[in-house]
Order: sequence, then structure tokens, then C-alpha cells
Amino acid sequence: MSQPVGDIGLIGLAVMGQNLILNMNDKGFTVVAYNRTTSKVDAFLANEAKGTKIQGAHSVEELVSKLKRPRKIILLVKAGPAVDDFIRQLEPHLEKGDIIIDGGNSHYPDTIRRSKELESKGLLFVGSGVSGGEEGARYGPSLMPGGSPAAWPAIKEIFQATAAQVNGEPCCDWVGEGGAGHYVKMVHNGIEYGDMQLIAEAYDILKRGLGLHEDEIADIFNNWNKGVLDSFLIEITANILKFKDDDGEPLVPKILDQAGQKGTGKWTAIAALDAGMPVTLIGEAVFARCLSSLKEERIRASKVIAGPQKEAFKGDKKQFIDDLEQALYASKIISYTQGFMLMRQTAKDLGWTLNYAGIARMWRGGCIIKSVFLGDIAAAYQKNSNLESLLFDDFFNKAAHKAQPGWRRIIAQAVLWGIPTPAFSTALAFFDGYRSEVVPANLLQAQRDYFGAHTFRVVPGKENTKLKLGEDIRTYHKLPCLPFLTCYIG
Ligand code: NBP
Repeated sequence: MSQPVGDIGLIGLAVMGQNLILNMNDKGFTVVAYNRTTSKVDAFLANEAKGTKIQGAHSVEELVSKLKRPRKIILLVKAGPAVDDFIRQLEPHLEKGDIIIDGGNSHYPDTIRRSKELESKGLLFVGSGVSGGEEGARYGPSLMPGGSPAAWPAIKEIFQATAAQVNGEPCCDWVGEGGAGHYVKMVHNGIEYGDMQLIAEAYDILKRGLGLHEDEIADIFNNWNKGVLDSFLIEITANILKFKDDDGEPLVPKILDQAGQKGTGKWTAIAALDAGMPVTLIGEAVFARCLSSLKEERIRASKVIAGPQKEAFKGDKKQFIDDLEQALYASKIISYTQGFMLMRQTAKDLGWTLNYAGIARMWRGGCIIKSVFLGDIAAAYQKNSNLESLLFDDFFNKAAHKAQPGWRRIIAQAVLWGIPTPAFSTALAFFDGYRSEVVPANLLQAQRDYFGAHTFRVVPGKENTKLKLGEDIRTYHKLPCLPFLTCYIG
């Protein structure tokens, strides 16, 4: 039997799989391709892969037999049971130290489970975020691998060569243990929801507030793309707004305003609730999509619920547009602050060691949220890997301070106009809450204790408060006997 020549195998010849194989082939690796429906292997070899080094396989056994040791096999199939099915099919043909990589959009608890199961059998497992869609897969995605640490040295060369490159650095590094790769990809997707919602709100303010035409708004986005907001999403927004239908009218207003979602934003919001972290902007971005989908109800409501009387803008338009840029920038800082706080908390809870500067670098290219801004985040975590939040970093602290006046003016004006800004507003509410030494949770604690005897702690230095442990505040007010109010000194 001839010596195996395959550097890596890939299962799943849909859009992502085919493009990733072609990309890895371009980088000089010999890839062996397999798909459940094997006719797709033949079609791929006869068409897109014609004239390349790419090899085909018509069974899992044949795929494994064509790979050099340790075998590395990427699954790019529909997330869910298909991944478990393929793992079960592969296992009997693999040996200790071989590596299965799941490059699909798997939910991180599944990745944690799969890593544990395979490691207990001597195999290695990697759950890798792959971002950038079809284009990224073909020419350089952002790759976020995590799982069995022993797998990294074996896959590093292929992964880093295949990933997008920014300033000569690959948008791929080891993320961490267990489900860390898929977790970070999930947060990336959540942040993508947030960025998109912020841009949509800016568009709404310019359109309904200032009354600008799509062409004028596209010019504003093009300008913003030369400054602190320089990013893929701002760039494509300008292009989208310029796009005309056959009648010469902009296309965007003709698109039904009901946003779809595949669930990764929701996963991030749920993960934030589970971790007890205030990732409010991504949450609002998910809810805004939910609200958008209530189209018929909104149409009915628009007929019977009046907002404020619309008044033409009388201020300085140029100043307003500059303020809006700052509002978008500051809100984006808050969204990334929240996303990194979530990853930090989860890493603490699950015992992962995450490389935050590396994560920001991985997102600088090859993915939907790629931006210049991520270079500044990488620099912040490079300076201090223990940063509690980006707002403690000098650069972002100054940026948020500078943006603050315009950010407040924009939200105030939008409120007066009755234009919803859930993402802008929640970002500012978080900012104001985060920078508040005292928040009204003292009253909440008293209420909780009043009706539920939940107890509370007193402020250090106020230990001589009238109320002592086990005493009942209602006795002072001659109130009916509910569960007694208690406090303890903390
Ligand atoms: P799809 O998510 O559409 O999956 C198609 C592949 O899954 C085909 O190879 C298909 O085999 C296989 N498959 C299915 Br469907 N059910 C299966 C089953 N029960 N058992 C075995 N194989 C099964 O492909 P994709 O859009 O290329 O995405 C691949 C992965 O990458 C997904 O997890 C996706 O979420 C993720 N992802 C996609 C994008 C994107 O832009 N599309 C971006 C980032 C990540 P068949 O040919 O025999 O039906």
C-alpha cells in the first residue's frame, strides 16, 4: 500500500468545506476530501478541485488511510448530531494522538463534552471557530481553535498559514482549553449582532431624524470608514446604501424590515445571563431583531400609538453627524468591553486561560467584525493581560471621555424624536452604571429583605446602623408581620 500523503482531511463539501480545502491547497497542503453524499466528492474533484493536489475519499476508512500521522481531520458539517455521527464513524479508524477538529458553528457545551469524551479515549479534539463566510474560507478566515492543548503544535502550521493575515500576523492563535474556541467564536458572533445594530440605529437617525437620502448617508459612512470606525461592516454599509434598484431608487428601503437570526447572538446573551455579566448591548441587539420580526403588530401599533410631534432639526448638522460618529464609537467600545468581560468571567468559571490580546488579533482580519479598532484592543491587553475592562485602559478611557458629550446629545435627540436607539442607549446606561460608585441596589436589597427575608449587608463604616442583625424594620413602622428583615455586617 502506498504511503499516506494527506496533510489534513476535511469532511463536509458544502460552501465552507470546499472553500477551505481550496485555500489550504493554495497554501501548499495536501487535503483529502470526503462528504456523506459521495457524489459531491467526485463533482468537486472534477470541477473546483481539478488540477490541484486535492485527493478524494469515498469512505471514512479511505479518508483516514490517506492521512499522515498524527491524522488531522476537520469536520465542516451542519452543527449538531452530524458532528457526533462523524466522530463515532471516525473513532474506530483513529489512533492515540490523532486529532478531530470541528470547524462548524457548534455550541460550546457540546465542544466541552466532545473534548472530554475523546481525550478519555486518547484522541485529541479541537473546536475551532471559523469566521468570514465563504470568502473568508477561500482566501483567509479568522480561525479560533481551542480544545486539547496537545493538538495545537500539530495543527498550528496549517491553521496559521490558512488564516487571514494582517500586517504579516495570522488571524489565528490557540484560544484555550475545552470549548474555548467555540465560546470565543460565539462571543464574536454576538459582537457582530451588536455592531450591526449600532450601524442600523445610526442609519435610522440619519434617515428618519435628519431626513437624509441613502446616497448622503453612504457618503457619511464612507467618511467614517477613514477614521476610528474603519471596519468591514462600515465599508459594506456604505456600499449597500449606494446600491440602486432597476428604477434608480436605493434598494435598502425596499427590503422588508424583519431581521433573521441563526441563534449565536441568542447563545451569547444566554451565556451572559448564565455568567451573571451585564452584556446588555448584545442582548438589546438580539431583542431588536425580535421586535423587528413583529412586523404586522408594529403596523397595527403605528396606527394607534402616537409618538412625539416630529420637528425638523434646527441645529448644526455637521456637529450632529460628528456626534453620531462618536456615539457609535463609544457604544462600540462598550460592546467590546462587555464581550471581553464575559469571556474573562467564563474563563474564570471554567478554568480556561484565554489570551485576550490574541483573541483581538484573531478578529482583526478574515471575519465580519474585522476593524482597525481591534488592533487598539489587542494593544490594551498586550499592555495588561489582567485588564478588568477596556474602560480601565488609558486609550479607551480617554476615547470614551472624549465621545461622551456627543453620545449623550445623540441619545437625547433620538429620544425627543421618538427614534428607538436600544443599543446606543443601553451602552450609555452601562457606562453610567459602571462609573457609578453607588447604584440604587441598596433599595433593591431592602425591598428583597422586606418581602423575602433575603438579608442585606451594610456599607462598611455604617455598622452602627439602627437596624441590627435579626431585627425587623417593620416594627419601627408598625407594619404587619411579613418574613422578618435581617441584615449582617459585611
Ligand atoms: P451546511 O451547514 O449547510 O452543512 C452541509 C454539510 O453537512 C454537507 O456536507 C452535508 O452532507 C452535511 N450534513 C448534513 Br446537512 N446533515 C448531515 C448528517 N446528518 N450527517 C452527516 N453529514 C451531514 O454547510 P456550510 O454552510 O458549509 O457550513 C458548515 C459549517 O460551518 C456549519 O456548522 C456552519 O454553521 C459553519 N459556518 C458556516 C458559515 C457560512 O457562511 N456558511 C460561516 C461560518 C461557519 P451532504 O452533502 O451529504 O448533505
